[in-house]
Amino acid sequence: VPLTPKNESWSFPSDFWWGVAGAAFQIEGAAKDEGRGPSVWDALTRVTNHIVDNSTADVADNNYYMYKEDISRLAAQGVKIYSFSLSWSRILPFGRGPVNQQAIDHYNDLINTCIEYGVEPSVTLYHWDTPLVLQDTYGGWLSEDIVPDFVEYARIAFEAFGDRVSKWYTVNEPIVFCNQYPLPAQYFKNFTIPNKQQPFHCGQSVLLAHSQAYHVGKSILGDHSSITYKNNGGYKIPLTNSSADAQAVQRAWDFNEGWFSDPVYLTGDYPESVKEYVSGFLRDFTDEEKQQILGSSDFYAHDAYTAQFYMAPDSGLDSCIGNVTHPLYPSCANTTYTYSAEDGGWVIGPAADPGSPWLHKATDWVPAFLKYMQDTWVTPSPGPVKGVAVTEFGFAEPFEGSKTLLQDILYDAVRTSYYHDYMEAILMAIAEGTDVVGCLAWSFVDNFEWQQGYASRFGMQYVNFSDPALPRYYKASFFEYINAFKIYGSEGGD
Ligand code: GBH
Repeated sequence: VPLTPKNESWSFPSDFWWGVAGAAFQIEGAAKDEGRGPSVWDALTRVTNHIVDNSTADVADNNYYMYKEDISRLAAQGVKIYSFSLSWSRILPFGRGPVNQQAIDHYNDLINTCIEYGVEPSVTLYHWDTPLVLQDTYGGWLSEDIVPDFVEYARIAFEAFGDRVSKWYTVNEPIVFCNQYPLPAQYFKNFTIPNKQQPFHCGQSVLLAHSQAYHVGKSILGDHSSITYKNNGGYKIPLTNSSADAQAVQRAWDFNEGWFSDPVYLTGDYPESVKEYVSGFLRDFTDEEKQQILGSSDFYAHDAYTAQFYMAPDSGLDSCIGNVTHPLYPSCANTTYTYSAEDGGWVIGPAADPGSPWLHKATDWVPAFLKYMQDTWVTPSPGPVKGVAVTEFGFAEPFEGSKTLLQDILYDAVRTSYYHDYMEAILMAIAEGTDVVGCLAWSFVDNFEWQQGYASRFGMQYVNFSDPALPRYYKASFFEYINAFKIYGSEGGD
């Protein structure tokens, strides 16, 4: 990326916070150590061909044992925040009941190590790794039985770590894990809820669990803390200026972001279009529940990687709700819209299998995207919400997996230009008056990329997975990301 001259009208506000993010299942490994119980993903990684390279996360980055090295490598680059998730089934191997003290000790040491190194620890309670026993007992998020179990888990974590952690996220990307139902047939106990209704039952449990945990957390942590959940999805652009496409875009917002954001930020309840869709099979929230849900967030957290074009569907386009084989799930939430193959001339993530065809380097749309979230959910909210944070953004370098020369891997030109352009877009948004409060880059190391296994890499550090020592190396993108704060941060220094 050519050096651009500093734009004197840009700067990060002095309270802007930034760092890097990761998630327990994708990095920890130590799957059977120190009392950890299995999660649904330990089972999913055993389903033949469910993961492209049939890999597991039993070892992953071995971060459970290498966290001190990992944290010191972040500190060495001046990273301010390390955002990680806790493994629910490590802390509560049976999902509920006895607490595994070794897990508490581990996370205590991890948190203390961050503080020792001057890196702020930040916690996500749930990044998709439901304790397997809760899936088997009552269907995990499909059942409201999960609500008291999640809230108790949250209470244990707030009480154990809340004296040192002030930024908390309850759940990561409910749109994603709710659309993952149904899980592969026959591997989990069968439940009678029809496939297309499952995401909405999951979403109902999530809103109840999140909002209750929020209030429990605030009572334990007090007002200095902030608690929210991470929503996700790309910016939605109409393919043409027809009113049909504009309506399709609105339905796409409703059935994705709005599904979780309208209840929390605007009304305590779903968007009208979603309410209509679920009215035959989902119970209404009670007034008390609506009150509990509305305002249960301190800032608007969004995992904002990309943008896509949307259009009204061709006649006969089938619904993809609950249809995990659809290549575009979960962005296609019902028959009323779809996203177009139009790629806007953007660089696209690795397209083949394994691939990230959903991932467009559409950084030119980021200022509009941030403003949209601010105008739609932050400014009109009667709740305490302060500003928009980009809690994940990142890129999978095309062909990175097929490079063999270390230097070629470390010079990740596309990811580097993604971070360069994205940071400029955030600065532009701030200069235009959008209240962007912070950002977290995904991810600080290559890791277990869910169904893509180790074949798709999102790391700003390379990990050689064929070497049992799992050495880490900074890629160029890591330096580029840090550079933005060196140039435009409040600490100054070009
Ligand atoms: C994040 O989700 C996750 O939080 C993180 O764990 C993950 O490592 C990171 O993305 C990188 O992928 O292939 O068309 O079916 C981002 C939102 C939602 C984007 C699911 C990819 C699959 C689209 N992701 N989506 S498709």
